[in-house]
Amino acid sequence: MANKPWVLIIMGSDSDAETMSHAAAALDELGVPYEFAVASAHRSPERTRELVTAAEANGAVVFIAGAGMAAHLPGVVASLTARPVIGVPLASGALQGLDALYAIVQMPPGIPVASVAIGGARNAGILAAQIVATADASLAAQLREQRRSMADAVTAKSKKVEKSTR
Ligand code: RP5
Repeated sequence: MANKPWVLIIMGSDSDAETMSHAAAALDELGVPYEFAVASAHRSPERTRELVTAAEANGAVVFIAGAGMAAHLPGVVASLTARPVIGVPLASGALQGLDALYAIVQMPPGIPVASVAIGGARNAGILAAQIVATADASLAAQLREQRRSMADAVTAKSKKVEKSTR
């Protein structure tokens, strides 16, 4: 476990934690280790730098960064590591996440941040696991199995509503 690749989930405020817990839950389901922490790009830039540089040095292979409003955190995290960063725009304040989405997807060339949907923390967790799985065949098999059971669930949902008049 100590040497297993892991994911740093970082967010701008404790008010983001409930939404971001869905990223953690997705990683829990797949057995991917993570650390979950708050650091603000604006309010605590030094803490952000320390957390990201220590995480990279200690084996974090993917970063998930969630923030609302003027969501600079994912971009700042990406400025501190060359490992992949997934941004999660969070609904907060008057613009309810549209501001954060624009901030995250409009990274200038050279420092990319992948973005999921507003509030899409679960997909951020799954995407992070997919990145880890590029070097882990057993995790890749788990991800395929997860998709197979989603497909089964769709078939079950169809059975509840299917009808035919011909
Ligand atoms: C952002 O501002 C955080 O990511 C959060 O979504 C938003 C509001 O933060 P709090 O005022 O709740 O700490 O930095």
